[in-house]
Amino acid sequence: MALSIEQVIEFQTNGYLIAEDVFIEEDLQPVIEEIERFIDERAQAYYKEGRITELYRNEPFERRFALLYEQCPDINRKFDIMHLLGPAMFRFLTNGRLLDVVECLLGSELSCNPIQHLRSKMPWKGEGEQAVSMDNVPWHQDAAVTSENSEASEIITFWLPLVDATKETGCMEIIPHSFKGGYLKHQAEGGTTIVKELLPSIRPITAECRKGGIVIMNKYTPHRGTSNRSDHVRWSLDLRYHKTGAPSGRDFHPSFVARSRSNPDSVLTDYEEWRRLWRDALSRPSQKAHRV
Ligand SMILES: O=C(O)CCC(=O)C(=O)O
Repeated sequence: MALSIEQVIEFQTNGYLIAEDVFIEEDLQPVIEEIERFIDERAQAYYKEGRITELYRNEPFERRFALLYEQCPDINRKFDIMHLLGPAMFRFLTNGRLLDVVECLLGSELSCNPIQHLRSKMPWKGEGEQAVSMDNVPWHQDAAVTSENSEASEIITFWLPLVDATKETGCMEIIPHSFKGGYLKHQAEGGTTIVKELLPSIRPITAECRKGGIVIMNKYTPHRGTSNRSDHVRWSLDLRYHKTGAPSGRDFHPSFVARSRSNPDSVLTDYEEWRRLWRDALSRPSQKAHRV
């Protein structure tokens, strides 16, 4: 079993679990190399257009994007799973070690949920907390970014860092236990966030997680990202899975069967099809994705 019974109980009791050492280097490296290729492509294009003057070709994965971003923050626009649509990322969504963990919590009929992101949290040298953005999110429950028709769906978040996520690089802060109270009202001001008066007054934990681990969260678990005070990018993926057949919370974006013990042929293995589904979905007028 990928998670022990004690870990499953911990998740069910606290509404989160930090599972260390799930992945080996060979699981994450193809994804990282693919991201590096996308960075390089973008850097070359920006260089040709004169939007950056230095390519920083020899800088490592942890540093290069931050140095490019300093020259032109636009380089980070739409640098996300559904826009990049790389084959290594697609394969990772059905990674055996990942799905073994997911199966411990959701059973053996699993769909990959379309609410999924690649985040590059940039270094922050300013006063106080980094401004709220896609890469620095305020207190929220993930249920707030799903539609109300998915209320009964168990949609579980699997957040995994591609570099060590520490207090310094910015990790998540999580409020334990309070998921049992269900959905809390959110507001749009300040970036989809729990209405201040409703934020549970339970002391948050700092969810540090080394590369190779996963932070797993219930969709009602309040959490936020903290600023990156290091000099490198805090790269992470946040993926979600739900039981096949249950509403995904984002009907207008593609879910796909990632594992099925009852009907293994239903698993999507065709990368081109995955890409087509996303391109199709994104070519349609965008719809309201958050509840507020
Ligand atoms: O990556 C982060 O800092 C926050 C991510 C997050 O809040 C989420 O995945 O719901």
